[in-house]
Amino acid sequence: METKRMGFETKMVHAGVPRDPYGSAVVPIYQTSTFAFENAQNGADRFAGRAEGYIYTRLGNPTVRALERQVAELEEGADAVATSSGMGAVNTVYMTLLGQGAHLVSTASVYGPSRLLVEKHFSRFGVEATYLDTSDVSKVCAAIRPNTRMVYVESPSNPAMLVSDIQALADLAHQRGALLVVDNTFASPYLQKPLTLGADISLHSVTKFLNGHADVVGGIVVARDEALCGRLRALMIATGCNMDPHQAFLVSRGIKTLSLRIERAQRNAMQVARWLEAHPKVAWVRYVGLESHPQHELVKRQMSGFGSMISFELKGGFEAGRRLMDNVRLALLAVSLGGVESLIEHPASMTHAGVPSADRLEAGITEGLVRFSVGIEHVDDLIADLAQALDRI
Ligand code: LCS
Repeated sequence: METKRMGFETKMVHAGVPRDPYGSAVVPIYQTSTFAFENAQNGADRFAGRAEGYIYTRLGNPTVRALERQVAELEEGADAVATSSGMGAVNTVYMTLLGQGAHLVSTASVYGPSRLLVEKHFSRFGVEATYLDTSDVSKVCAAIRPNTRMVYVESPSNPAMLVSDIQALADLAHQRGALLVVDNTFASPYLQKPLTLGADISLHSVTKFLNGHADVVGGIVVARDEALCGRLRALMIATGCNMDPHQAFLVSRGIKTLSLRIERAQRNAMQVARWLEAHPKVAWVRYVGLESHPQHELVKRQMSGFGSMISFELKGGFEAGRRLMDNVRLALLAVSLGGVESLIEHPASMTHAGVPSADRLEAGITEGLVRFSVGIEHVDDLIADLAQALDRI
């Protein structure tokens, strides 16, 4: 089915599904490590790229390929490379674009491990990095050096909910000979399409909204350009961080309801955010859908909805936040996000604990910040749960 010119929801359901000899409605799980050749010449031809056909699952697999095509269409990119995890996707991008002596500029409040991978590991190979507030384009402009190969932003960022101007940063990066990479995990392609705004690469932890059911860890990288995607795929294959066919099957299945899940979750999130903002025990709420969000106007231009991630802090700081987390009954006290179930966590001691506290504070990740991933439960139950937990503080 040719779905490229069809609507987003049609792509969610039909994009990437190949014709099947039995008429299977969904892509089968090709649970195989290797694929037999027709004859020796055919094997040589497949390796040389002269003949179509799969070779070995690390290099490619029909179930994984279907997911790559599906997400490439949703992101309006040329092609995609699926990876074993979101960090596999981040590493694939870093290793493809960075080398000895290269420099990158990135959002200070990225997911902790995305920053630690650079500062602890890529630094050993002579890669330099500047972490700053990428919502301020002039700061990014001032930080770019002749050896800057990549501007890497997370927007909205995890968990400070900072929003960066993708179009302006793409123009800036390109003028200065760098590529713009966007971690689009928090928005998903349903709410934001970085490649259509000029970014070169959009990547995801598919563990989150794309899969949406808290039962898979996985990643994907989508490129605007076919040749760049080829380089990313070569690196993924070389480092062996391929996605497994069973993972791909589950993610493809999750994607079929992406817009429905996000619509419900973001409707809930707006109500929860407004309720929290009005609560006397809450010090501040950071949700991109609130007028109080510092980049609310940019959000309205750049995203088609506000998503379901909320950060907030109680007036009692960390101690009050800890008691809230210990007393909620419906929301799970767990890391990860973007699933049908609501999750609550404390970034400073959990997801971002590896980032030094001074860097965390500079990135807006205060000690008392609590992150809430709003699910698709009945909103009255979510608010009642928060209310009873806040009553105990
Ligand atoms: N990028 C973002 C924005 C993320 O939030 C995460 C994981 C990753 C990349 C890495 O993906 P993974 O390898 O885990 O699939 N974020 C998590 C979080 O906030 N809580 O637990 C994991």
